[in-house]
Amino acid sequence: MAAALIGAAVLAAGSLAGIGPAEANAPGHPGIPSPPTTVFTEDFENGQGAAVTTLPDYTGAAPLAETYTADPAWLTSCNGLLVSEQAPASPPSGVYCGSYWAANKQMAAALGTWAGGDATTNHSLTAYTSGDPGAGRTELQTVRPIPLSSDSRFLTFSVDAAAQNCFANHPLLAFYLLDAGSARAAFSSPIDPCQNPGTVIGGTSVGTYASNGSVLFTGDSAGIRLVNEQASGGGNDGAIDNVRLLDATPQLDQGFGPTQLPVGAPTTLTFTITNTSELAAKDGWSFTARLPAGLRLDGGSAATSCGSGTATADAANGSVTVRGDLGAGQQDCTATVRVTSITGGTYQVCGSAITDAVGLDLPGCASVTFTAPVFDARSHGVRLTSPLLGIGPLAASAHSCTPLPGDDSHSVLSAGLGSLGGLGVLTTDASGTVDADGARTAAAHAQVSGINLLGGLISADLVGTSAQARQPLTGTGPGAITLTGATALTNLRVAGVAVAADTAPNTTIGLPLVGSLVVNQQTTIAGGKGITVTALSLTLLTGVHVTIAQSTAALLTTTDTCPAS
Ligand SMILES: [Ca+2]
Ligand SMILES: [Ca+2]
Repeated sequence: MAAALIGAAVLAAGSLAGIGPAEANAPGHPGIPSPPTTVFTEDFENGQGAAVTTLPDYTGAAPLAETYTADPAWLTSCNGLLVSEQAPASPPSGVYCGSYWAANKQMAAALGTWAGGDATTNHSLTAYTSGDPGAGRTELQTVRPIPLSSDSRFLTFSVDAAAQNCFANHPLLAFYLLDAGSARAAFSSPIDPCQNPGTVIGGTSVGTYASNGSVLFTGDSAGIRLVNEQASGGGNDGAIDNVRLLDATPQLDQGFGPTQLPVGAPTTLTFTITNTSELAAKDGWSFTARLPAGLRLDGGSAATSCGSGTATADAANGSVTVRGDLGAGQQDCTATVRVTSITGGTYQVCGSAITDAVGLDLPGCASVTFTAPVFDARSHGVRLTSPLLGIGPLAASAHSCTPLPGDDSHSVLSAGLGSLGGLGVLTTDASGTVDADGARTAAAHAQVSGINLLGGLISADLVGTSAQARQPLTGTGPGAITLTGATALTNLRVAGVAVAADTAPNTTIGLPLVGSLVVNQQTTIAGGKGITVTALSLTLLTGVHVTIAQSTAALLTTTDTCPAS
């Protein structure tokens, strides 16, 4: 492709040169190119009337008041003239245009029509080459540096161009950026206005063309040089208007897919580098994205579709570095990396987390939510259900209804239970932990010493319980829950009879005329996601219910009721 043709609607012709901040794209539309931003325009209209002006005598609009120079070959032989249809019937004296003077005016008019302006009054820089100009000579070059507002931008050019006699040699327009004295090419092949014109008006091909390359520019000012690479004056009959210096910096976007998933499951973080709509090549952009703590990078997962691209993920410091090229005509390319979280939560990445961005506009924010199992760990030294006694839970610990790890523990030296009796030391703890591999454990322990109830009917040196719910993390999310419960009994005696330390779960001992006692009570809760273990569960005929050393551990989902029952 010799040059990218871009529609006039995309780049409306400005009537004045504009020098503004270089903010090309807005994030949020990955893969949809935005128009480049015009940094500078020359329309050759400042102070112009019917008279013909030579290029070196022209001064552009304020504030820059740009002036121009050219190689002598492009300032003679019917070249280097600012012409409109209103120009006099004959060319200025000393300018040899042969019988083609009217054709110069036709090209200016056609360019005016193409740009949506006035065909009669529009001026363009015409060059009908009544002699051979020689190859590689400068047809136009800025004299005053054009200030740039920011570093590390991709700059390119567009121009409205007209040509006649395309059956003969074509004008070949090559744009260079002048960077502190050196000329840097913004093309790989020059613009040929005879190829793929926007339209043909009365035999004149016209269109808006962009360079097919660009320059990654770091200086604070730039110059423009237009070289016509066509050596022959046989044909090579053209005119230009609306020379534009464009900020054509690609847009970086980022997004997660999926955006909601369980802990441990992978989501893909996609970086999309979207070209600007002139689709010039953009070589050598790069960036590093730093992920928030809590997100885990799959270090081997980084990949990119970008030309000459490299994508590397550093799992240890949570960063992704991508560099590459957009080829001429390429709309976008992507880099991807797989990410997960073990602790859960919502994580946001924003443009502020992009460091070392070169030749890219920063992305907006994107977020992903990892849903983690909810801890429900609780333990009680003693609980009484009795409106008459009015004694609540004693020595309770809880780490419940949160996906975050943590623990809680308590100790009470003694507890009086009124007419029921008394207890010695009560200790409880409850915790939720997340292992390095993401496995979760909800655990609870309760222990009570010195038990003496109902005047010695029930006594023990020590009873205790433990409950645990454990859930490994798989590559697709939380795995199956394993429940563990245990009761410890030291010297438990009921009505004078010793109770075995390894009493089977849910063993009921009748207490004639008093009630009943369940030893080592184990109950599955929350649909199999948890377990409650109670050392002694005493129900009296009076309606009083007492539990001693009760531990509960469960791992719930966010839609379960918490605490579980
Ligand atoms: Ca013009
Ligand atoms: Ca010619």
